[in-house]
Amino acid sequence: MCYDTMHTTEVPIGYDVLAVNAELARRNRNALEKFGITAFNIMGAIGSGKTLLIEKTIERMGKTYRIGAIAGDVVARIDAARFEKYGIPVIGLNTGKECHLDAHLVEHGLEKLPLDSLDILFIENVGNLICPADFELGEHKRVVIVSVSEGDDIVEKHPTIFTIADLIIVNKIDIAEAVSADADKMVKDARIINPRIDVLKMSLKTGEGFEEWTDFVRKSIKK
Ligand SMILES: Nc1nc2c(ncn2[C@@H]2O[C@H](COP(=O)(O)OP(=O)(O)OP(=O)(O)O)[C@@H](O)[C@H]2O)c(=O)[nH]1
Ligand SMILES: [Mg+2]
Ligand SMILES: [Zn+2]
Ligand SMILES: [Zn+2]
Repeated sequence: MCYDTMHTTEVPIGYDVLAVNAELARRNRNALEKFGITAFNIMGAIGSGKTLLIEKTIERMGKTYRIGAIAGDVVARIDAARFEKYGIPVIGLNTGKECHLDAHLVEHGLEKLPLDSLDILFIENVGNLICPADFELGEHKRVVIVSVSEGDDIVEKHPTIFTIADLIIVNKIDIAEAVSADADKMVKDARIINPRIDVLKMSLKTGEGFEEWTDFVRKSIKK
């Protein structure tokens, strides 16, 4: 069954969008698990490094694991094209005016992916720190990546998304000084909001913190 009202703005009054989304997410997770796929929902602010994180991970782990990607682009196929150059299965989902992916869009993405030949699925969410927190997609791990260039108060200003994350990455520490940001403050804020959380400081430019990230990915893999 396809709840296509979620593609439009015509949602009937009283229709519980989040409850329907949660049910679809459960179905997506079941479909992924049937094929032994581990899915990561990569969320974060605009420009924080979501696409580059996935690209570097494909470069590092793509020979060991069969990786696929879903890219939530608002328009066009800009991030999807960045993943396609690695020759992996990629689905670009256009969200149009929506500022987040939902489980229904991802279900359509899963329909088009060769699930029987994947181990890992990276889902790049739309750059936004607010509503992606409400819409689970069927992922196994939720990763939030922010960067020092958003300002070192970005974590304390958006607490909700950090409460639902399994891993928080504070990226672009190579430019922290140039933008007068205190990366350690961001780590501390994240730990106050979510004391159980793993927090990594990272630079995708210098490679700092990247080994810890690949360890997290490996440890998360089903099977
Ligand atoms: N200096 C520095 N630049 C980085 C780092 N990580 C990413 N960038 C740069 O930041 C810019 C945005 O990176 P993307 O990976 O496209 O970010 P994104 O989160 O996918 O962006 P959207 O999908 O538009 O929200 C690019 O120019 C990257 O090269 C880093 O660790 N250090
Ligand atoms: Mg991107
Ligand atoms: Zn549909
Ligand atoms: Zn949204």
